[in-house]
Amino acid sequence: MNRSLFHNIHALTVSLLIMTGWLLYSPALRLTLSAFRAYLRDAHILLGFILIAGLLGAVWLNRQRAIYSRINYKLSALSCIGAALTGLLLVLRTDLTTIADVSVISLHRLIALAGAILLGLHVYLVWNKARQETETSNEENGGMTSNSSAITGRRQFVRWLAALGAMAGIGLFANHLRNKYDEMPGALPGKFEDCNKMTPLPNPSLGSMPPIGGGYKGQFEVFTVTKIPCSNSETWRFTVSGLVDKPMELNWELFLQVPRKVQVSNFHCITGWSVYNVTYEGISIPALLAMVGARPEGLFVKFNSGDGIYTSALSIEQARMNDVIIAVLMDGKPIPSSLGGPARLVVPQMYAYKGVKWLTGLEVIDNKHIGFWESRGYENDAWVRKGV
Ligand SMILES: Nc1nc2c(c(=O)[nH]1)N[C@H]1C(S)=C(S)[C@@H](COP(=O)(O)O)O[C@H]1N2
Ligand SMILES: [Mo]
Repeated sequence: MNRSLFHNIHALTVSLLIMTGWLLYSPALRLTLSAFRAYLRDAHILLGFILIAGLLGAVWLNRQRAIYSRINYKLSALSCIGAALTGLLLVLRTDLTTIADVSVISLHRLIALAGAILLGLHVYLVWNKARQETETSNEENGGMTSNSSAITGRRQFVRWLAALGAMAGIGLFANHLRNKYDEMPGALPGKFEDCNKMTPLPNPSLGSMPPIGGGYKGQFEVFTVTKIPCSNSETWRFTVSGLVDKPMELNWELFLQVPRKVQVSNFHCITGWSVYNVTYEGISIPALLAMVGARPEGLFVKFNSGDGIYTSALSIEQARMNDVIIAVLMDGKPIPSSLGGPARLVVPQMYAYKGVKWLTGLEVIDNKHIGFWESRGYENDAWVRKGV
């Protein structure tokens, strides 16, 4: 294969990889692109394999040339290999449950960023060189262009694409920094926006205060597909309905009288961030289901949010796992509205998209319900994958 064609394919692959990677990462675009997310991920993975094939091809093509002695080749080869290796790891093992897994995805993003900056530099240098060359050749030819305009056009296109890819990578980094500053770990509430007006505040029990988990590790990224709803204790209601013997509607005061338990659990978002050792205090779902008398024909539980849009569901067996709770306190403090307070669902053994924020009720139903993200390509059984 001809080297310049090979180079162009490689440039295209890398640019598309950076762009699809950025689209997958960007929290701001998450909702807009939700319908394409699954395809985007598959395309990104496919491009990754093309990149790996390209890397092997490059080694073959250049087997007799010593180009790898040049620093920019070395660096770009390194970033491609690094991105490919971390990407492969992610494809083979996407559980993202341990700090090591989350580090792999962070490393992957960091390498991608470095690669994007390199790409930007490379495009700039080549561009400059090409311009100087045309200028000199123009002088030599007395102003006549020697290149066919079709080739120049294609080159320009590839360069623009590469420049775009580089910009996407830099945008990714800026976004990352912004998120870091917006969501620094720290005391709750305070760091996180809270527009809830709930009185009285839930009284933390002994396990919550001080938190038996010792305070959570990591940072929450505020994820929401709607505006953050603000609740107040006057109008807030919690309803249990559907296939139950004793349906109920509780106001805040009665809701706070339902017995609560304390547990320490980890929190995993499927997009690659986790928070560890969160001490939650809340109402156990299996206990609640027993309290209201869930009927045998009730096979699923649907969870509703006060945002009016978001839902998720579990099978009745899943809902009966003893660590599924409606949390009202996190590390002994009321959950701020930005993190789903006054009450949010917590399903530690599943990815956090099951953890409906601003939970206002549940329905016991006899039919499968496909929730918000589930209907946009996320798995209905959201088990956090344990390492092999
Ligand atoms: N109502 C509602 N609940 C939701 C979401 C949402 O957009 N709306 N996002 C889910 C997802 S994908 C994640 S990762 C977690 C994020 O929780 P946090 O914002 O408290 O970090 O909430 C889940 N519950
Ligand atoms: Mo998530």
